[in-house]
Amino acid sequence: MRVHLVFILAIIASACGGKTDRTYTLQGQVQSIDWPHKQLTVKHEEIKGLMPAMTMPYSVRDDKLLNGLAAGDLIDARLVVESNDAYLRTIRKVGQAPLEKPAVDTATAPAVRTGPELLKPGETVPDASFVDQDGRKRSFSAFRGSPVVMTFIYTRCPLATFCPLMDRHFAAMQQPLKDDAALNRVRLLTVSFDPQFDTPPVLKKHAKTLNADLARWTFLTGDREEVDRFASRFGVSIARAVNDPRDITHNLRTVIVDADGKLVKVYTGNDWSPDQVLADLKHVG
Ligand SMILES: [Cu+2]
Repeated sequence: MRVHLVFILAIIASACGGKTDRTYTLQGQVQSIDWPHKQLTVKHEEIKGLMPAMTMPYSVRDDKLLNGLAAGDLIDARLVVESNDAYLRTIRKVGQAPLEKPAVDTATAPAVRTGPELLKPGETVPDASFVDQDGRKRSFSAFRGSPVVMTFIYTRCPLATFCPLMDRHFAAMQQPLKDDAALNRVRLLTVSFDPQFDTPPVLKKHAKTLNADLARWTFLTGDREEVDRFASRFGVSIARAVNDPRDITHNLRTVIVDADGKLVKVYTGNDWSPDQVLADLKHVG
C-alpha cells in the first residue's frame, strides 16, 4: 500500500537584511543523513521563487542540527541561499512518516550500487555515443589522444553548490589549462543527464553563459538510458521524479580519463577544487 504524504505548505520567501543571501522555508521529509559530509537529503515541496518540489541533499554548517534526526522525519527548516552556497540554518522536527520508497544516495555518500560494475582506476572507459552542443554526434572514444576531465550535470539544477558549482570549477580551469604547456591538451567534458530539456541549443546557450571555449570544453548529452548507463560506471546515480521533469535527484562525480581512455581518478561530491584537479593532471599522460 502506498502512503501518501500531504505536506501543508507555508512557504515564505523573505529577503534577508539587505544582503544578497535569501532565506526560505523548506518543509519535507528526511530521506537520509550523511554525517561525514554534514548533509541530509530532503524530499520537499515547492520552494516558491526557488525550486519545484524535489529531493535534494542539503548541507548544515552546524552538525548539531542533525542530532536526533532520522530518515522518515518530517521537518520544517530554514534554507539560506547565498550566491555561492546554500545551507540549512534551523531544522525543526514536526513529525514522522514511513518513507515512500528506498532513499537514493546523497550527493557525496560513498556509492553503494547494484547493476553495472563501477570502473576502477586503470580500466578502459567503455565507449558511448553522445550529441554535442552543436548537434554533432560524438563518441566518447573520439576524445582519445587527450586527457579528459569530465563531469555530469543538468542545467536546471537549482542549487548553487551542486551542478552550477561544477560549471564554475570547469570554467575556472580553462585559463590555467591554456597557460600551462604541459596541460594544454586536456579537454573538458560536461555531460547532461537531462536530455529532454538540455537539447544541443540549450547546452550551447549554457556554454555561452559560462564563457566556455568550445575548442577545449565540450557539452554532451544523448539518449537518456545510454547517458545513465555511461554515468553509472563512474558512480553517478540519477533518480527522476515521474510527476516533475525538473526534479532530478543525483549525486556528483567528476573524473579524469587519460589519453588512452583509461580511468585515472574519480572525485566524489562537490568538495574538490580546480587546483587539486590541475595538480593531479600533471601526473596524467
Ligand atoms: Cu544538480
